[in-house]
Amino acid sequence: MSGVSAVSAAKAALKTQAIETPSWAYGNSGTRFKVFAQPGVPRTPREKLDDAARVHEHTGVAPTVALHIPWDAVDGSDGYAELAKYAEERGLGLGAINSNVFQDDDFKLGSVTHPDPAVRRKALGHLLECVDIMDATGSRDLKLWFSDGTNYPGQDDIRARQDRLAEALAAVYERLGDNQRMLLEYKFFEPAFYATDVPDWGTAYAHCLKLGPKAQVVVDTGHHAPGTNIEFIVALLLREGKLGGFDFNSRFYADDDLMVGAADPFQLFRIMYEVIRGGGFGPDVAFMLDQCHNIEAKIPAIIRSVMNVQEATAKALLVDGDALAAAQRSGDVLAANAVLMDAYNTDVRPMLAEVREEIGIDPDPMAAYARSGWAQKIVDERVGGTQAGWGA
Ligand code: LRH
Ligand code: MN
Ligand code: MN
Repeated sequence: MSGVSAVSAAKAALKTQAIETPSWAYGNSGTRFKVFAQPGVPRTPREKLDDAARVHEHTGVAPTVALHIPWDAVDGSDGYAELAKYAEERGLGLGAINSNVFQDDDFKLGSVTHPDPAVRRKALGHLLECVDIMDATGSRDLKLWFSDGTNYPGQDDIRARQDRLAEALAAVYERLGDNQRMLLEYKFFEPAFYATDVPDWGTAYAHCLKLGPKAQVVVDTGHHAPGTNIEFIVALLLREGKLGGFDFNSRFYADDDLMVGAADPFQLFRIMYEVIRGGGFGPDVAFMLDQCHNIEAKIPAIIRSVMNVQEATAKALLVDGDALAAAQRSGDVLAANAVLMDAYNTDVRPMLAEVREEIGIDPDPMAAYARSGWAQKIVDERVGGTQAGWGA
């Protein structure tokens, strides 16, 4: 493709991009040492949606918000349908429903893999309730992450825990509607320090493969050991039709949940290149953020994160596929690498500014948000009540 048509094709693709923001990123969060509360932080799921609407207004590509249950619990059986309506009135939709079987005292030794069947039943009950919520919100995806695991060798039977996990997943799978999916997330450690029950993509993939097409793997970019080649995992899962989505964030050390593209924008570019190369750039792969903004202002941090994903995507879209294939065919290692690096080293910010102007929004989302007065308005108006945060 020539330069001009490559740019216009990239711009057209960028206009179709959808990046889901997580409700919990709008609330307070911290480390286990301290939560630094910020003024103006939402007190309710509705206020989180009000903030998410600002992110969508200024970026144009963040139309859905993921919920985390019970952090975003609402009252009454109609509560979730009303929340979905509230979102719709603000130009938003509700996205993935994230289950939470990691904050109840009963789950100290595990949730769906716990040795006690009564605890397992309780955990499964929550997961099934999440599917009920999906019915009410119209959400497609149930995101499952299990903190289950053991801290000491011999603490529990590794193999039996896999059997229990498989049993619970099968029950959830059975309950899914025709247009619903379950996304199984893995993480190599934390809070379990010896053996996590879903520690890696291979375990998640094996369970999803057995379950069927509505079970897919979700890749949280912060959930790998240092040095892991995440784009390889992405390429492989896409090839197998098993990549359901991403939880995007950055890591320097472990599950840091920093802004995506902050620690390693080159890695994000390589991931987005494999997504595009593997035909995953579209609605079948959910592009979600899973971040915590502990010391920085939350809404601008989310806007910045969305922009970082856009920039990596734009660069990946600019890779000259024909030139790359030719260099690869002829075994020209340096030329092939140069094709990729040329795209990565392109300053795509002017192109993205044009994309924004063409869809009728300000070319500079950060400046537009700063000018909007929203940051001061929420500080002035959100007085009293309890701020939302982890567990709120
Ligand atoms: C686990 C995780 C998972 C949870 C979220 C809050 O580390 O990535 O996605 O739901 O954090
Ligand atoms: Mn995650
Ligand atoms: Mn995580």
